[in-house]
Amino acid sequence: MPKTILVSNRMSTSVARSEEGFEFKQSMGGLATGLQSMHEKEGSLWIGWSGIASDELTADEAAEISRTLQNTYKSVPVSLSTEDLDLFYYGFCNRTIWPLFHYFPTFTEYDTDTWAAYKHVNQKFFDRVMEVAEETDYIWVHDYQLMLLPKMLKDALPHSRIGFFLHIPFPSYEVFRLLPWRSELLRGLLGADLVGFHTYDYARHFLSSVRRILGAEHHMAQVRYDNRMIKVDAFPMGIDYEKYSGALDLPEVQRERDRVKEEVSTDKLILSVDRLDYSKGIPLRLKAFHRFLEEYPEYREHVTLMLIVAPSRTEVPQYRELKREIDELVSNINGDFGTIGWNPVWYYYRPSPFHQLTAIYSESDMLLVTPLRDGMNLISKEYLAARRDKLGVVVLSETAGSARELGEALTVNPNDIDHIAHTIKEGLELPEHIQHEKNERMHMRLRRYDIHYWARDFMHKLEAIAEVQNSLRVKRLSDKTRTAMIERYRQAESRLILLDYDGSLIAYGETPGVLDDATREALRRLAEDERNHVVIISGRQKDFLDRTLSDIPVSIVAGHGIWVKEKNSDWEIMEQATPDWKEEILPIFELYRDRTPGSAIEENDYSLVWHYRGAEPELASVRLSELKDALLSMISNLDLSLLEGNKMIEIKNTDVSKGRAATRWVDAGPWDFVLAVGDDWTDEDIFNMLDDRDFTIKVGVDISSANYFLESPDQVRQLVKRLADQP
Ligand code: GDG
Repeated sequence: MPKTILVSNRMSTSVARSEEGFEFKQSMGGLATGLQSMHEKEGSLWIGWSGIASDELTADEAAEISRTLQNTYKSVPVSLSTEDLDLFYYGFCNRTIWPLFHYFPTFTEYDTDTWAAYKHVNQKFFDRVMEVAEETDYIWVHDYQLMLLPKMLKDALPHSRIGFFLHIPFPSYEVFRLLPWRSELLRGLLGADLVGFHTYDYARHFLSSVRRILGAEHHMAQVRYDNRMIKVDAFPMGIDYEKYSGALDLPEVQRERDRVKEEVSTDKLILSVDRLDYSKGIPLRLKAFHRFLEEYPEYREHVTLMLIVAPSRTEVPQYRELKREIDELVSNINGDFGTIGWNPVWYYYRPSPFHQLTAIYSESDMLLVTPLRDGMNLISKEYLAARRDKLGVVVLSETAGSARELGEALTVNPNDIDHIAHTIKEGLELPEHIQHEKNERMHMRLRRYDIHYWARDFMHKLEAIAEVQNSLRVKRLSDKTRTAMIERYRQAESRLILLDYDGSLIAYGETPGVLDDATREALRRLAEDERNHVVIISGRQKDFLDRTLSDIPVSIVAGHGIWVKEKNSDWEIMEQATPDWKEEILPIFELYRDRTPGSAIEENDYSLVWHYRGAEPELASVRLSELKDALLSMISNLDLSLLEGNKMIEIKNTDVSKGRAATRWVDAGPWDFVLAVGDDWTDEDIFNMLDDRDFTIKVGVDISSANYFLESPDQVRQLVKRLADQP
């Protein structure tokens, strides 16, 4: 039975040394709680670092921890040394990826040693996964610490189903490109079958980087890369709604609430909770609170801000600096405004246990959460869920992922202190019935799209894309089918061979587009065999094809079916073609060529082509959809059709197509053996026309009506040679 293997830097159980030996606790945070229910299901296994460096353990202790984790918690620890943690976790993860992905390029360090450690630790995770994984398993890799792992796994277990989820933002291309190791990271991620992000914006940024850095195209959020299809999608992470809304029933939460009520003497309580992190915008939030008290003195002595900061990554200098800055800002506010009976900011620099946190959530009138960047921000969701009375106001930064779903919250620009100060006032004065109305809607969403939904949704999509991959795999022309094909070929007395040119016999961009000698030779032998009729079908101009193939006795289709040449005869033009429409369309093409540097127009006798291979891919993609829009409205009256090929778009008469041109030979049958090879959708007409018993081959992995596919023109050339070698 297939297993689900969860892989993350920290696993859901964390281990700490205690006086009696070792303490095994549930890890804090969204990822651990979120995946817990899935992990509890039979057949799941969690791989991650336990929380204690390997050089702080004796061999016996390490074995004992490993045994308990395996037997009681279905977890397998990866052992990381203090040096690994320094260079990998505190180094590359938290001094390179974290700041850059949160748009802090000035905090970002580019260090080849920490990069080497990142690769080394990803390899350690890989080794561990390989000890337990089988080809049939589902493997779900999490977060920015393990971005190289999907590819390592895909190379070793090509048939396993691999998902990846990024918990932090994926930055825009302009920021991502700053990384010296950008290509390696993208290639690592594209090892997964499904790559998930919290929001569509992050997915879009990722797709754009993949296109611009690796040159891999995408369609409907599916990337075609390395002869595989990779799905990219948004999965906004939810929370364990029941756990937070149900917390109020716990006696310890009740006790804690009573205590808060007793201690907070002001009418209003504002809450702020974060891990210590510069991405969370804590200093600006404190400045905004200072401004609020300055601007609206009537609130002094009536409001308390409870500031909870959970210590984190104190080994990294920026975090220590941030801590100092927060300490100072808190004392400024308390010094400037505090009175004998009133401390404006209550500051706790420590993690709070769950019952305390939820009690404070449910007792606060407002949650002030203003990160400069946040992948999602679960705190904003937890706060709402814990307020079972559906009251409370969330002042939320527009740059938090959760702002996409919590549309009813009061959103702010986290850099705009005046606006935050004003919004605090607005929020404190928001009538209860409006709070209730807003929160009711958000509750509905939080309840429905909870953490269990999130995990299920991801796994379903992973299964679905794995099925697509599978069906593609089944179609790959196997050695067995190839042998059967050759056998059928040998037995056949009359054979039709339809070969597309660019993308099938030669790769795109192979200059100058001329066949190598060995392939020419094979084609000649194939064409000279009396039992064979070989047709080369191309979108190219007839003059080029004439020059290239003049000494080989093949039939030729040029210009996607406008010109046809029977072997050893002259060119004929398909009579339907009338080129008068060109005057109308050409100026539009010219406009787009001028607006898209690097693009070019090819003017043929009976068609117009706009090539954008040389243009900047992002711009080309925008221009392409504009051009298509412009053309579609015009061509409907003109009996023209629009063809989209590989980095080109073509307008030609509707009656003209490769399939139509090929009919004359297909109908001239019966043939004992038919082979058709093509690479883009202009070749689909031909595939559709043929029978199941014919051999139709698509070059490149994609959805197609062909029966089989081959990965590259090189493989097609080899096949042609094998056929030519047959007696
Ligand atoms: C990353 C992304 C994304 C925090 N302090 C205490 C405490 N917590 C718990 C919260 C919440 C979790 O930790 C924090 O989650 P966030 O989403 O707010 O932020 P990150 O830790 O930065 O997490 C983030 C997340 O991954 C999930 O994908 O949303 O954008 O940065 O669950 O409750 N829990 C307790 N005491 C604390 O003092 N008990």
